[in-house]
Parts: sequence; structure tokens; C-alpha cells
Amino acid sequence: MSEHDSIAVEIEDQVMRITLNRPGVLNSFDRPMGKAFQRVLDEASNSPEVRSLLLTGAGRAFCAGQDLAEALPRDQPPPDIRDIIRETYNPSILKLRKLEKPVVCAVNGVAAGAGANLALACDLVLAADTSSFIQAFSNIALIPDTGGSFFLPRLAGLARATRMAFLGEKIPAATALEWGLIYRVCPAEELPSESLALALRLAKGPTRAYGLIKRAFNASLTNSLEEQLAMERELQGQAAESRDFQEGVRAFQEKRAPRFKGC
Ligand code: T3D
Repeated sequence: MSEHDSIAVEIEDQVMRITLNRPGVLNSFDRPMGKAFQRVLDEASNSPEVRSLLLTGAGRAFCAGQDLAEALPRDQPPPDIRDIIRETYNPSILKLRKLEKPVVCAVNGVAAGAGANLALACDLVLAADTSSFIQAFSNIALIPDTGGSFFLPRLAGLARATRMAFLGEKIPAATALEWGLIYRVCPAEELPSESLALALRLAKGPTRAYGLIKRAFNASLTNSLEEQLAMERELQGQAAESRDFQEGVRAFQEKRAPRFKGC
């Protein structure tokens, strides 16, 4: 286990567990935490030892978004919020989406503001039945950031996205599931084991194919059908060049479970 200040990191069985670790302020992000988070994502991307990621929060919350004491200090002039977004949230979301390894998010409690949108940018989101999602921005006269204005209408549809963004209500995990925002809800006490089991399963999977799936899905959000079909052809070519493709087909023919190596 190594500590990157406010981000705790542990690598075991090819799963990197990243824990947002400022529980006293519900794991809200300040700039040092944002930088640490990005360093950890780079480490995950570069390390062949890491084949899946598991993101969660310490204590009773997942993440309450931006640390408001940093955004609007009482005793000094406020920073330009554009700088915080440029340094913390935009690169974090881009790194998460471009990371060609599966990212499981275990939402262990409230996910508010940037914390909610950080969760929604992950690949598979499991949430405790006691958790909730809040587009808290308009409660303090801000707008959804951290990719929320991009992903939320696509995931929830415009009507629900607008409702969440305008009303800033607490959306229970069960509703988030019903609206297609997340993958699964489980009893709070089972969240750690369920999310780890999923991350372990993905860590034993065809990592290269997962990465290419992610690249294709990212592009599909803005591509035309023609562009997407051309991309599928190219990426499928790359997937078929992997050793894992050979192994997957051989295992099928030999009627056994595949042993993927991630390359
Ligand atoms: O720089 C920029 O501003 C641009 C970027 C914006 C991105 C954003 O994320 S904007 C949105 C920021 N987040 C929020 O507005 C959420 C604020 N928090 C809440 O609304 C509530 O705390 C929750 C609904 C998340 C949870 O409520 P509850 O009742 O369970 O907990 P609490 O009592 O409100 O919070 C517990 C402690 O955490 C409390 O500190 P204390 O009184 O025990 O010393 C509270 O002040 C602290 N805390 C919670 N959220 C934040 C925070 N401290 C700093 N920043 C926070 N975001």
C-alpha cells in the first residue's frame, strides 16, 4: 500500500484500488488531491502489472466534488475556477476515459457535484443501496462540469439530465440504476466484495480488447456511422492481432476457459 497524500493506492492481483481519502470533507477534491489522482491514473496506464482499476471513497461518502473551502476561501481572494477545472477535473476525466483498462467505480455513499460526474465517467459503476447521486452544482449557482454536461444527457436523456441539473436533488442509487446511469446496486455491506470481484474478473480478461472497446465507445459519442464503421474495422484488426484472440479461439475450440494475458 502506498499513499499519494489524499489518494490511497493498493495493487493486488493486477487490480489497482484507488481510494479517495479525505473523509473529513467527504473526499472532496482540492488541487493537491486532483494532481495526486492524475499521477495515479498515469501510473495505472503505464504499469503492465495493472489490468483493472477499482475507484472508491474512504468513510461514509464517495466524493462531495470540489472542496468549497478552496473554491471560495473566506480569508483570501478566490482562485479563478477556470484554473481549477483546467488543472483538476478536465485532465482527470480525459485520463479516465483514455485509460485503456477497465475502471470499476464503487460508489459507497453520496456522490455530489464533480464527485457524481467522476463516477459517471467510469466504465462500470456499482453503488451501495444507501448511496446517492447529486448534481449539486445549481445548489451553489454553478453548472455541471467534470464531463457532466457531456455524459449526463447521453446517459439519462435530456429531460432527466435537466431535472437533475436544475433541481440538484438527491437521486437514490436505485433510481440511478433505473435511469441507466449505473451498472448495478448492491447492499452496502456487499459493495466492497462485489466491486472487487468484478475488478478481479476484468483483470483476468482480454485487456487489449477492453481498451479498444473503450476507444471505440468514446469515439462513437461524436462520430458519424461511416466514421465509426471505419474505426471498428481498424480496431478489430488490432484486436485480432493480440495473443488473447488466439487464446480465446483456441479455448473455445478446446472447450475450456480462456487464459487471457492481456496482450
Ligand atoms: O472550483 C470550482 O468550484 C469548480 C468546480 C466545481 C465542481 C463541483 O464539484 S461544484 C459542487 C461542490 N460540491 C457541493 O456543492 C456539495 C457540497 N456538499 C453537500 O451538499 C453535502 O455535504 C452532501 C449532500 C454531499 C452530504 O451532506 P451530509 O449532510 O451527509 O454531510 P455534511 O454535514 O454536509 O458534510 C460533512 C462534512 O463534510 C462537513 O464538514 P464539518 O461540518 O463536519 O466540518 C462539510 O462541510 C464537509 N463537506 C461536504 N462537502 C464538502 C465539504 N467540505 C468542503 N467541500 C465540500 N464539497
